[in-house]
Amino acid sequence: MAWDLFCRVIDNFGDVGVCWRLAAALGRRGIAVRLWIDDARALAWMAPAGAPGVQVVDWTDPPPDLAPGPVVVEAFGCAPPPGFVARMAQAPVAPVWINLEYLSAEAYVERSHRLRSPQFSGPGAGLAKWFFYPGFTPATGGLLQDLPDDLAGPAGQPAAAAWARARGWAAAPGERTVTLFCYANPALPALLQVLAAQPTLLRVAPGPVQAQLDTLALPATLRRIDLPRVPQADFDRLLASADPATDLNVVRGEDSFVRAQLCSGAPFLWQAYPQDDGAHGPKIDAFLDRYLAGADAPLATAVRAAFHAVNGLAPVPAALPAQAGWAAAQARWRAALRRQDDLVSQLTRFVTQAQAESR
Ligand code: TRH
Repeated sequence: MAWDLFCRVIDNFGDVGVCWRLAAALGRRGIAVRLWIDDARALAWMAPAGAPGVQVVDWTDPPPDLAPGPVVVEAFGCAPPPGFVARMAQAPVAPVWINLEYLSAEAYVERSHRLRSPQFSGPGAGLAKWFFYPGFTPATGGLLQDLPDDLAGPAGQPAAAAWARARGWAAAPGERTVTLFCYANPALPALLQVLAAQPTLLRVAPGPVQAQLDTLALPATLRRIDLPRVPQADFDRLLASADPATDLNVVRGEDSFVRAQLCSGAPFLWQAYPQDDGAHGPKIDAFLDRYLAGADAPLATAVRAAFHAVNGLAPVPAALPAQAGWAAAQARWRAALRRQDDLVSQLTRFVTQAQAESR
């Protein structure tokens, strides 16, 4: 029977992006998934071909009347419909109920991963919900590591570069490439001045950053290409096509942030999802503490300054970190992440264990 994966779209594309990636990865491993989603519009461009084993369920109100499968995953605490939860509680064998949480490098993640939350009231009374936290260390649930086949191994970057060239999205001789996928960003004008120090192709993802660039006069050394929305695997290819020796990826949110780390050996900058209470500040620093743990002090200072700048936490520095050292740090980090136990393997093992314990 299929797993039920619940996704509520709060804003942007991270909720659907993470859930689709998880659903497709489970499907690839032979686990059928019903992806319940309250707004599936983004899937038309993110996953136009669908994925084997994944059925998209329109999460309407009232919801479709479906019996729960053996595993129920709610993404980001999105709360499955009460009637569905009541049926989970009435099932002869209670499904394993998992809350897949947001990604963070902060210390609470290791403490909270795999915690059990018994339900004492409401339609799920008598059930238990497990917290499953993605993360960067062995004490967490890991990352969604699946890559398109053509991006695996050392041939991945040249293959992706050829893919980008075939679409007219490659740098001209003498240019470096900066791929921009961020939120509207007050630091952007100053960042563009820094980038303008050398001839640069800006590959700009659709959305707020294209709109913001429309309001700015670009220095002559910057050439802009507006990208269309592309399927998720092509977005991976786009990031992977960056040349570590020269290029830069600028990403945001959660899923593209992870992809920049796993798909590419090129340096990246991350604009975290801005939160009103400033919670993104500690989140960024917790990540940088891990990312820069092996870097020498001048590089670590320069990379931290650049990350702070794109998040409005510090002024934009006069120059970006030195490329060679930054790319070497990125390569080490990426290799270490790739050696980690991936999220889907951990999740499926966890489910098997929870099922065995409940018998
Ligand atoms: O879109 P995001 O900002 O998503 C979010 C949401 O705001 C969410 O509410 C918040 O909780 C979360 O971040 C932290 O950024 P993200 O996470 O990078 O998701 C973008 C997705 O869109 C990712 O899966 C990649 C995909 N994508 C494509 O597949 N093709 C494209 O052309 C582009 C630009 C993106």
